[in-house]
Amino acid sequence: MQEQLKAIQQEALSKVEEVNDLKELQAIKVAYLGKKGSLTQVLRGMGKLSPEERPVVGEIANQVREAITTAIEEKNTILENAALEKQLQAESIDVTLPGRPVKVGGPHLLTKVIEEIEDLFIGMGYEVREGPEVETDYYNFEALNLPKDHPARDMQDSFYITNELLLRTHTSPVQARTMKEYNGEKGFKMICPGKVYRRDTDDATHSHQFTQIEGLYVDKDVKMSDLKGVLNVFAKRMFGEDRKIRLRPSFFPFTEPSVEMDISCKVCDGHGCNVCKGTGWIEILGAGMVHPNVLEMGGYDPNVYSGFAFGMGPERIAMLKYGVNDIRQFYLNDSRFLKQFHQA
Ligand code: FA5
Repeated sequence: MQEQLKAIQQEALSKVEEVNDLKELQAIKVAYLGKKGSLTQVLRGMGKLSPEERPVVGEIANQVREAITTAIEEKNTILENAALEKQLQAESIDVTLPGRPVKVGGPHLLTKVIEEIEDLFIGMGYEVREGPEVETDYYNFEALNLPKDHPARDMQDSFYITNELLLRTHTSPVQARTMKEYNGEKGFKMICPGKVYRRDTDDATHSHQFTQIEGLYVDKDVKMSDLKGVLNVFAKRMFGEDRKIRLRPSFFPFTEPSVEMDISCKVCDGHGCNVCKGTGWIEILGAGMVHPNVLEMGGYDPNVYSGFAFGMGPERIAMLKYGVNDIRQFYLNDSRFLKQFHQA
């Protein structure tokens, strides 16, 4: 039995020596020291020994158990340390590596220009309003003195949804909506920025979807000279004192008299290019004194109240202010274009 014990010790120690895996080490432990392990099996047979042999064999058995246990524990520590080392190596962080730059975005140039215009008019006492992009024929045309058979409807080829619903072709319906809301009771000043839609053919200065900012001032005794004054302040503040401005007589069914305002082209400095179509000027807004019919349909007595209105294209304004030579740049979302204006 003593030989058997020695043989078990030798076999176990050499297996522990060879093993390189924690799981396998655990299996060895079970195989020798576990309830059904070979050492335990041998010890069970001790009852058959003589009383003299028993303590001798018992002592050897204890030594064998201890030798195997110690060897397993030592190997366990070695293997655990090795596993930890491996994990640390795999998860190590090189703190000297240069960091990856974080890309910082910024507001779109068009958003900036719209906000700049809003701030300018808020400073002159205007409130900022909104209106629906899917509009009724009534507010888009009829309430603006454009009855169903009016030839001026051709000026704005429209995207109709039904006979009575369309994508608004301008922000002017918000004029009619605001007047209705105030119900002819008091004067007010408002601007309304928003998207508009037309069946225009896209080119350097036209898009089928673009933005407009409407303006409306209704009160007792509002005159054409007030309109001219506000447009002058707006143009000088947006484009600088030295840019040339001109007002041309024009026609809109909802204003009388009507004007259009042009700014000298910044891209070619007024000499003529593809942006200004060779004229040296770019039209940025339409304006005029609110037509008495429009005031009346909005619930205002034209004998007591008067008003002026304007509608401008922020894309064209941004093009002139920042020298952008194609309106389509605003919608392409090319970051090479957009990031040029993050600091602007
Ligand atoms: C109107 O839309 C009128 N509602 C403006 C108005 C309001 C006049 C109040 C009088 C009183 P018009 O169609 O000219 O007008 O457009 C106004 C501005 O929108 C133009 O001066 C131009 O800057 C811009 N614009 C017009 N069509 C386009 C287009 N297809 N793409 C980009 N900008 C455009």
